[in-house]
Amino acid sequence: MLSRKIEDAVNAAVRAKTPDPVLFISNHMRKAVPSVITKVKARQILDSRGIPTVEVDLYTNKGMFRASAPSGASSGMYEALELRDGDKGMYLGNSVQRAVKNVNEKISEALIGMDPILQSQIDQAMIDLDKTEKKGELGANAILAVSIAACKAGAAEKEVPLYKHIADLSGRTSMILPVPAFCLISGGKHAGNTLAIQDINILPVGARRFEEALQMGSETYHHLKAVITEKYGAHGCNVGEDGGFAPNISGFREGLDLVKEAISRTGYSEKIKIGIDVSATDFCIGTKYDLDYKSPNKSGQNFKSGEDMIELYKELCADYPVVSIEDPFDKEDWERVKYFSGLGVCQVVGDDLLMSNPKRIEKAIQESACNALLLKVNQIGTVTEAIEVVKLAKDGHWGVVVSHRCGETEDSFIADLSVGLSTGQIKAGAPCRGERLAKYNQLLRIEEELGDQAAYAGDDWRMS
Ligand code: 2PG
Ligand code: MG
Repeated sequence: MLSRKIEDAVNAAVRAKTPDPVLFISNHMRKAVPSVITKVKARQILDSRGIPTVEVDLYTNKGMFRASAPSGASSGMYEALELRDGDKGMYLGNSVQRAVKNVNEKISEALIGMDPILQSQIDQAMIDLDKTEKKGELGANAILAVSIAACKAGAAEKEVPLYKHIADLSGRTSMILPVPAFCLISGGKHAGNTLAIQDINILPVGARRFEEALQMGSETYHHLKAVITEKYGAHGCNVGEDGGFAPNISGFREGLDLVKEAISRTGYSEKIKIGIDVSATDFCIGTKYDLDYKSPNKSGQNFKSGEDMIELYKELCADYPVVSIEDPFDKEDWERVKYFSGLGVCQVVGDDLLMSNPKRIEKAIQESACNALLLKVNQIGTVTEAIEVVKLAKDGHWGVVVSHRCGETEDSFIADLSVGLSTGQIKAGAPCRGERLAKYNQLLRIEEELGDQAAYAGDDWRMS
C-alpha cells in the first residue's frame, strides 16, 4: 500500500516536471496519507482584559492548528465551568495552569491517533474523559480550545475552508454572511460609567454585503465619537471592554439619542437598526430593577418593577429603530420575558436566560419565553454541542446570534461558525480593537473567498 503511494508520488513528480522533486514528493505524500492527531500542546496566554486563558496547538500530519478559549463577565450555574487555579498569588487567582496541564496530559493522551475530521468523536472523547455535567474536571476552557483547534485541523484535512467544514458537520449546504451587531456604547459590567445596560449595538440590516455593513458600522462609530466629544468632551470617548464608547450617561434614552444622531450623520438612516443588551440580571434586586445601580448617590432610590420595564421597552421600540433586546429581565423572570416576547415588538434574545444550555433552550422554546439564542461557545464547551444547540434554536424558529465574550482573544473561529451555521447574526463588539476585528476581518475574507456565492443575511437577519 505504502509502496503504491510512493510510486504514485514519484510518477506525479515526473509528470509535473517539478524543479524540486523531493519537496513535491513530500507534499504529495503528506496529502495522500490520512492525518491523525499527533500532538496536543496547551499554554496559558492572556485574553483582551489581561486575564489568563487557554491556548492550544493541535498537530496533525498536515500542520499545526491553534485555538483559544474566550471568557466573560457573566457566568452562571447552568454554563460549562471555566477551570481557574484560584491561587491568589498567581494572576489574582485567575491562572489556568491546571486546565493547561489537563490538555497536555489527559486530553492529549486521549486524542492522539484520532482522525481530526471526526469532530463529534473527538468532542465525545473529551466529554467522556471529563465525566462531569459541566466539564468542571478538565475545564470547559481546556476542552473548548482543543475542540476548536480540532475543527480547524479537520478543515485542513479535507482541504476546505473552516466555515465549509462547519457547514458539513451540521449538514448544511447554504452559507450566509451574518448581520453584525456592532457595539457602539458600553455600560453595565463592561464599563466604568453609570449606564446600567450593558451595550447598545447597531445592525446594518440594509447593507448589500458584509463589507458594506462593516463600512457602515465603522463610519457610525466614528460619527458617534464626534457626537460624544461635542457633548461630553474627549473623555466621554473612553471605551468599555467590548470597544463601545462609555460616556458617563445613565439613561437608556441618552445613549439611544447619541446613537440615533450618529446614524443620521452617516446618511444610512433607514439601513441601520438598533439592538440593546440590557443584561438586566446585573441590576435586578429581588423582583425590582435599579437602573441607577452604578450611581452611588442615586442607587436604591428609584426601583422599576417588571411592568415598568415592559412599558419602557415598548416605548423605546416605538421611539427608536430598536429591533432586538437581549436579557430584558432577570434570568429567572420567565413570566415577564415570556409576556414581553409575546407582544412581538422586537426580537427577544436569551443570553443569561439560557446560558447556551440545551435544557434551558428546550424549556424556553416550549414556553415561548424568548425568540432568539445568544450562543457563547465557551458556555457549552465543544463545537459539536454548539452545532446541536443552534439546530435546536433553528428548529424552534428562533433567531441565532453567535456571540463573542468580553474577554476575547485573536481567535476568529466564531466568524467561521456564524457563516457555517448560517446563523444570520453575529455580535463581536465594536468595529475597533484587534480582538473584535479579528472576527469582522475574517468575515471580510470569507465574503471575498465566496465571491459570487456570498450571500449577506441583510433583511433576513432573523433567518426563521
Ligand atoms: C454578553 C457578553 C458579550 P460577557 O453579555 O452578551 O458582550 O458579555 O462576555 O461579559 O458575558
Ligand atoms: Mg448579554
